[in-house]
Amino acid sequence: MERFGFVGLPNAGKSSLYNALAGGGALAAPYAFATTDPNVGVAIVPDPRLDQLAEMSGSAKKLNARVEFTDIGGLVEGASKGEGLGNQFLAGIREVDAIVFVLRAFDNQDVPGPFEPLEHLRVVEIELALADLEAAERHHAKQVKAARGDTTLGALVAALERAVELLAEGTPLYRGDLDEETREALRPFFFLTNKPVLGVVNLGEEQLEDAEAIVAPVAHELAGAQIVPMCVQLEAEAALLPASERAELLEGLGLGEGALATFVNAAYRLMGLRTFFTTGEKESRAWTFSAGASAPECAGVIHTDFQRGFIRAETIFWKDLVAKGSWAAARSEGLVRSEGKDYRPVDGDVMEFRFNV
Ligand SMILES: Nc1nc2c(ncn2[C@@H]2O[C@H](COP(=O)(O)OP(=O)(O)O)[C@@H](O)[C@H]2O)c(=O)[nH]1
Ligand SMILES: [Mg+2]
Repeated sequence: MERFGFVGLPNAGKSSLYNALAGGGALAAPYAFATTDPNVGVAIVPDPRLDQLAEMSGSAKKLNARVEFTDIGGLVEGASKGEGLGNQFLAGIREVDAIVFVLRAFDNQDVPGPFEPLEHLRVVEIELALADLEAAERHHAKQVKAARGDTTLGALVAALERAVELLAEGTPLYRGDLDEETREALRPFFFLTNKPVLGVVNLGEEQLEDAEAIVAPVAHELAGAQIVPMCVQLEAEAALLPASERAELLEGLGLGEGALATFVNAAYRLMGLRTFFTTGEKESRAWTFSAGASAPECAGVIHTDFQRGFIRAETIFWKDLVAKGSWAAARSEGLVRSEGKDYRPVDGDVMEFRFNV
């Protein structure tokens, strides 16, 4: 299962965010799906489309998509040099598919540390870039040698050279206007700053009204990354409440469903994950596939037999199905397409697979 990890300075709110997701009834998955690692939680990906499909089908069960998340722990200045948790911390980051920076904005005398999100961002980025620089220099030297006997490695050496240049200035790779091809070439080296990034700005309750103004400079700095503002403490408290009281609390504060749902969905998409659905009386279910996967690969997410014996996929976009009210109605109007093995499903497709093994 894909996993994202929280990275940030001490007291930014990482553990609180972890608890908001893991501790409450809001988005936590049932224990049976949890991993054995106590630091890894499983979050349900909220999806109103699935809710509508389940209602349409009168499904007995509804199964959301899931993602894993982990609290990587405190990063301190000097982590790249082994300060604090140092290497253990860096190893934690290497294991995740996407990084979530938790940046503190809330001001509270009882909680030590800076509360300027840009200051948090600066320290965190420099530590990650320095850790990558060391690795990039090592890989570069190695590939330069290898390229002497293998001219096909020229592009790789150039990519590593560019990486070293950027990192030496303290610029993370995701910021370095590298083209997609170069970032892809660098992928096998597992650089920390070559992973997708999302930002959470942790606001104090009294800052919620000014969220936009507080987030703007961070969004500007981290151009291209999604920045989700939220009051982590409030979300964590809300997550512990029964559903109806939770909705009341968040609505009362003008926060709609709260920011956790937005956040988990953003992380899901950031990792390149997309959803297709199956729906019927027994269950409606959201399945996860990687953007760009083929119809047989999607079938394989359900069962390897479905992929091996794939014949075709009866397909309809979720909205069209809900609008018609049933498979039968949609079929009779010719809205259900029969897609073959070259079809690339889109996010929101509802599918029934025909297979033969
Ligand atoms: N006032 C306020 N305090 C917060 C908020 N989020 C976290 N805290 C507090 O800040 C302290 C550090 O939070 P924690 O989640 O442990 O930070 P971590 O070091 O990044 O894991 C705790 O005492 C939290 O209760 C917030 O949004 N507002
Ligand atoms: Mg913590």
